[in-house]
Amino acid sequence: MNTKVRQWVDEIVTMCEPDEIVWITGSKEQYDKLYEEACKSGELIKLNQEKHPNCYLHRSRQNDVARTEDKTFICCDNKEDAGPTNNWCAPDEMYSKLKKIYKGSMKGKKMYLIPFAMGVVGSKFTKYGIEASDSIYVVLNMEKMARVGQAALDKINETGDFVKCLHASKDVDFDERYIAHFPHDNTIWSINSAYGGNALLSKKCFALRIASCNARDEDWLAEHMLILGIENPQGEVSYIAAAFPSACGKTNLAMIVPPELYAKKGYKVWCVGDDIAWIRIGDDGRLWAMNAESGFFGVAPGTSRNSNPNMLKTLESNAIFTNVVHNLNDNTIWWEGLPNPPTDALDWKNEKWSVEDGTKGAHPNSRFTVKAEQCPCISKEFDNPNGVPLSAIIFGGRRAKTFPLVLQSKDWEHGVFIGSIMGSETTAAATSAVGVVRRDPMAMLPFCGYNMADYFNHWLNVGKKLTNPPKIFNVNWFRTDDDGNFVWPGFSDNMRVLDWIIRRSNDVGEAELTPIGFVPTASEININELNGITTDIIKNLLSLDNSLWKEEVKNIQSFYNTFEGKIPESLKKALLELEKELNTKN
Ligand code: OXD
Ligand code: MN
Repeated sequence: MNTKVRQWVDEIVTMCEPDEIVWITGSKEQYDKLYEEACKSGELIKLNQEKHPNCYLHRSRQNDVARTEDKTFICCDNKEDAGPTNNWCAPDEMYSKLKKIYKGSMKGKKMYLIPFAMGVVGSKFTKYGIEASDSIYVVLNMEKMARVGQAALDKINETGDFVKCLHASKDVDFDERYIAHFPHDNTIWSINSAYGGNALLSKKCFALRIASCNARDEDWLAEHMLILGIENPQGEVSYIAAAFPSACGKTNLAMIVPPELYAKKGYKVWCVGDDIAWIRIGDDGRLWAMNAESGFFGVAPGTSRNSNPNMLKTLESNAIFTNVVHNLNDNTIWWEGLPNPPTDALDWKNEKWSVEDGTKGAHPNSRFTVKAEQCPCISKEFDNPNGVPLSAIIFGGRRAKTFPLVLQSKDWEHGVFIGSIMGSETTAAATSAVGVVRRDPMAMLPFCGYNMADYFNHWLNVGKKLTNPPKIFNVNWFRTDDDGNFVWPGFSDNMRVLDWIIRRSNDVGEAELTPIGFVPTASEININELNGITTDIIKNLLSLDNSLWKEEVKNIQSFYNTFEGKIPESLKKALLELEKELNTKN
């Protein structure tokens, strides 16, 4: 074994004092045994194997159901390098605080050592990690989310280069929960949570927070983006990467089913990824994106035949469900959004539950974990070690009134500006302050491992190296009418907007230049066979309200001010220009 691996394992074993160490090899026999053990201990419940082959249900602790941003830290030397959007702690201080909490935390337990690859093993873009964890649930989820096993370990042993991920569920004690990142030594320490985003360290911790720092230093982009390919009737596929804040339908868009109108003509959509894109500058001056993960860890409620039929098919077998409703009628699962609520059921808290109770049976952040290869529309490029070339990048958010259905940035720099001002209005489910804009630049606010002003600058620098950059767009599926109803039907029909985006990426399709960028002329959005949507409604969805935009500019200005003068000049200039143009319009 590589000395760096041996040293690290020795260190964490001495600190955590597990009874036993188990290396995860990736073999079926080993996983079978682990499933058996987890069912015996009650950590997993084996579901109806005829209806859901190889599927299991897990319930988390009630205090451990979501990512905990206030317990998530970036531990770099200077506070300024973490920036105003991250919690910061000096590395030495965090290490010494956490060492006390880890001390002896695995006594009486096993430490599983999970070697994994982010990307295809052997690709020059792939990075490797080892996660040490005391949780079988983590092992079994990691098997789906990353490329785990001996092949990854062999690569790690060749170079000694890996991200050191230490996870202990310990007592799942909320007060002593920490998700700490040490970018200078590629290390992640997570303790007292077993929730996916806090415990599957390959995902947000490695593939976004640590990788964004690596990407800054190595000239690439680690982004919170889905990747999809749109195949036209001639068989040509154009690839798009898209960033949306949580709860804006990223997974649904990644697997969109084109409406009849498009399907009949021969359009197809292929999913490459639903959450994390690692994007490199190609020798051809284009951007190339790959999905760093190998599975989906998606939100269950709302996943339905209407919103995402491909995901329902993906979930028919080999899936782990967390915090959904247990249907006791036939030992299956259910969540809000599916038909036929069960009559005899336990909710996510393991309590008797009926839809008539008026409470939610599945936790709003209940999840499924499943391998991407099971998705009926998975792209044949999913395993391509070079990734796929991007024609377009889309940003978006949930905005009731300000942003139009779609716009195209004037150029790369202006596109970075559009990404930097992204935001989403909070929904009633999330907070009592409905409609408050939470700025979430590039959907990376909780995931950027360094100062976001430097991150914007990095985006600008990457653009300078591209001779054939993807075009940058912004979409907003969430405009509402005066009664608060969504105007745009969304889901499948978002294909009509993607259609304009692809055409614009090929320099066709008409648009009008507005203060905020190019907006399509109404006739450019195909509304054939779309019930209830008229050209006037499209005009309205594409319109800009000058006074709301003036308010928006003020709001963006105060967000920029939090970076204490570090925002790149060209973004400040873009904001000033926007303000000037809004003023001349009125
Ligand atoms: C996720 C998230 O879990 O963005 O993917 O919160
Ligand atoms: Mn995400």
